This record gives sequence, structure tokens and C-alpha cells, in this order.
Amino acid sequence: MSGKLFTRRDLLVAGARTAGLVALGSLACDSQRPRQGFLGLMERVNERFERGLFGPDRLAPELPQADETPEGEFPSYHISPEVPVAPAGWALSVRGLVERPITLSVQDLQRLPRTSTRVRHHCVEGWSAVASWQGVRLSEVARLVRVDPRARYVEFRSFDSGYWSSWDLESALHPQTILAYGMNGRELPVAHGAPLRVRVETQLGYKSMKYLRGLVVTSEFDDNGPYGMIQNGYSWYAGI
Ligand SMILES: Nc1nc2c(c(=O)[nH]1)N[C@H]1C(S)=C(S)[C@@H](COP(=O)(O)O)O[C@H]1N2
Ligand SMILES: [Mo]
Repeated sequence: MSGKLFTRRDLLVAGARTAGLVALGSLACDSQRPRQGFLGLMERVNERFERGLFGPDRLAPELPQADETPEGEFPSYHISPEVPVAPAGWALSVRGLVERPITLSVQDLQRLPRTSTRVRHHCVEGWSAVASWQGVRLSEVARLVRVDPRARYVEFRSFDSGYWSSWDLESALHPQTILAYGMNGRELPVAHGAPLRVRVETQLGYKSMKYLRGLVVTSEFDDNGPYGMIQNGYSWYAGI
């Protein structure tokens, strides 16, 4: 897409899809919540505030190409002692609370509608940098597998020493959440997570998992994975 990243139609379509899931999600959670009295009132106020801040219609600012960090100066991280290498025959597995579990090769992903983001990346450790990332919206993959209405969370799995992250479904379906196979218009470098990484432009860097291996859609909040981010001392929700 040239110039403007999202057309109005794109946003309306993405918004309608997300709104459907969010509506179902809130029906499910309403029954579990104390909604009476003063605490109930405060909870509703708080929720409205958080949705205003982080809601699915909030877009992180897209930047011009001139803001890109020079080649080789964008820092790079992995927790494995060596640079993680994708297993032979790598394919992304998408399963859990979905009607049609699938595995997708990079070629399969490249056949899906391509999009691009260029938003400043913020690492919790205090640095920031800018690149453009090419890939497919996660909402597009969710549409393919048909997410079950009971779904509330998505777990992300990596072949980088099992780096693990759990997300709310809303963040996963945000129009600026993509599965990226390209960086600055070229193939995604191994240093930045090849063959496939997440880019979530509305959250801190550690949620943008590199060396992706699979997605599991669930109805349960869980941070007990081997590298659950809460155990690592980071907050579960990383909105910026
Ligand atoms: N698999 C994996 N994903 C990861 C990390 C990591 O160590 N391993 N680091 C996270 C952190 S803290 C940041 S800031 C970004 C850094 O992305 P980059 O290496 O492309 O700069 O990746 C995130 N995703
Ligand atoms: Mo980070």
C-alpha cells in the first residue's frame, strides 16, 4: 500500500471483525465480574479509560521512511546462547480454540494480503529505533482459522529457547499487529527473528516475539510458560 498505510475501508473491516470478537468476549467476562456498588462503578470507569487508551481503534503513529534507523544500527536480541536457527521444514502452527487449525509456510503467509508498518520500536530497557516491517495482519490469519467465540487469549511460542508470551485477543487482532517476514523491504534478517516474527506496534518491544514457531488460541489467562514474561519481571500488558 503506498502512502497511507491503511485505507478507511481496511480500518472499517478490521474494526468490524474485532468488534464482533470483543463483543463476544465481553459477554463471556461480564458474568464473572462484580459489577455492583462502588467497586463495580469504579471498575466500569476504569475499563472505559483503558479501552480509550488501548482500544482496538487506537493506531500508533506511522512514520516516514526518512525516520528509519540506519542499516545495522537497529539493536538485535535473542535469549538462546547462539543465534536461533529455524527447524528444518519450518512452518507456523496455529491451533487451540479455532475451527480449522493450520500450518503455514513463509510462502503461504506471503500469499495472504501484504501490509507494512513503520512505527517507533520501544524497548523496556530504554532504547528505541525505527524500521519498516512487511507481513500479514494477524487478524487475517485469525479469519482463516475461524477463532472460536470463547477465545480470549493467544499464546505465542518461539524456537528461541522457548521464549513465550501470552496476549489478550484484542491486541492480537489489532490492525497494527502483524506477522512479519520482511524488514525495510527485504527478507527478514536472522538477527531480527527470521523466518517470522510478530510486530505489535502498540506495545513494548518484548511483546514482538521473534523466531516464531506457533500460536495457540485459548480461553484461559496463563503466564506459566517456561519463559512467562511475568516471571521475567515484565508486566503482562505492555501498552505504550
Ligand atoms: N524470540 C525472542 N523474541 C524477542 C526477544 C528475544 O530475546 N527472543 N526480545 C524481545 C525484546 S526485549 C525486544 S526489544 C525485541 C527486539 O527486537 P530486535 O532484536 O529486532 O531489535 O524483540 C523481542 N522479541
Ligand atoms: Mo526489549
